[in-house]
Amino acid sequence: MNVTFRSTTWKLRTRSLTTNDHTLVMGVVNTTPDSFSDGGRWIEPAAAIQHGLRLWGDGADIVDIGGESTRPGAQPVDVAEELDRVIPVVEKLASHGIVVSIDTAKPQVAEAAIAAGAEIVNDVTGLSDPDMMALCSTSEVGVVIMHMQGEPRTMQANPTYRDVVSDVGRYLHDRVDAAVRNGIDPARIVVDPGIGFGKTFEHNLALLAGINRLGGGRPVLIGASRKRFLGTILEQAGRVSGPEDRDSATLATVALAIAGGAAIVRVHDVARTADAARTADAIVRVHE
Ligand code: PMM
Repeated sequence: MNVTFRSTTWKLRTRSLTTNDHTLVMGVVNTTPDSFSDGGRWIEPAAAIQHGLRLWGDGADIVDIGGESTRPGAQPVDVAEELDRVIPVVEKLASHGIVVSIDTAKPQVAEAAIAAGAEIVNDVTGLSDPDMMALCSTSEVGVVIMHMQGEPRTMQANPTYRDVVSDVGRYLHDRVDAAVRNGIDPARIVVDPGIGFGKTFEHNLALLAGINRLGGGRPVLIGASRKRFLGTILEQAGRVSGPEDRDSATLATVALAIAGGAAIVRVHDVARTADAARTADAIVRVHE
């Protein structure tokens, strides 16, 4: 096995997480009507809070809260609507001591979420908004820098790369450089190739097989949970699946991502992922 696992400490706003003894599991709570997997299920803050508490109880190291769908074709939401959806949830979960990440590209939403207790900003646009970059620098949060080609409304139209793993790796490297130049401590940064964000079926597979070429020294987060490309694989095997039928397929990506060097996995089914991740961790660490 070609293991490239790296132990690391990820500095967050008020604490640190370490990947020395296990891969971090980030559980997803989408407070949106239209996310492709769990859209509509956790729109009410009370339901979203219950779900976040459940994911934490199931073994999540981080709970990631999003209020704007990024599914292909999704329409943007305005700041006020996104704030209404996420802030009560961030506040309540953070008050329970849960490590909360805010999944947003809007600096106003990130700022309010940080004030409500969020430890991490997960920005699918790679801190491309200078206000977001400045906010992450001054507030000293943990950050996830993700790669996306295009924007959600149109990103699946015709994504093209020269060599997807090198192109995405170079982008992540350049964005980390920019973040560090803007005063963000490298120990606060993790990178993410953005599975499904402006990528064909083949691009997604190549990225998952090439994780060890992506990080450039920073920990890599992989979010493959229930995504469309898994539906395509299952279809090729004669199975028609909705997003919630893709959890076994997701577990295969989790185990292989860990073997390939991922430090964090972002998933919907935390309980089963935690079991799969602990198993993969035990095997990977034999080679360390
Ligand atoms: N995927 C989605 C949303 N946010 N954030 C990161 N860092 N990585 C991802 O892969 C990612 C993300 C879309 O999936 P969802 O609708 O299930 O949340």
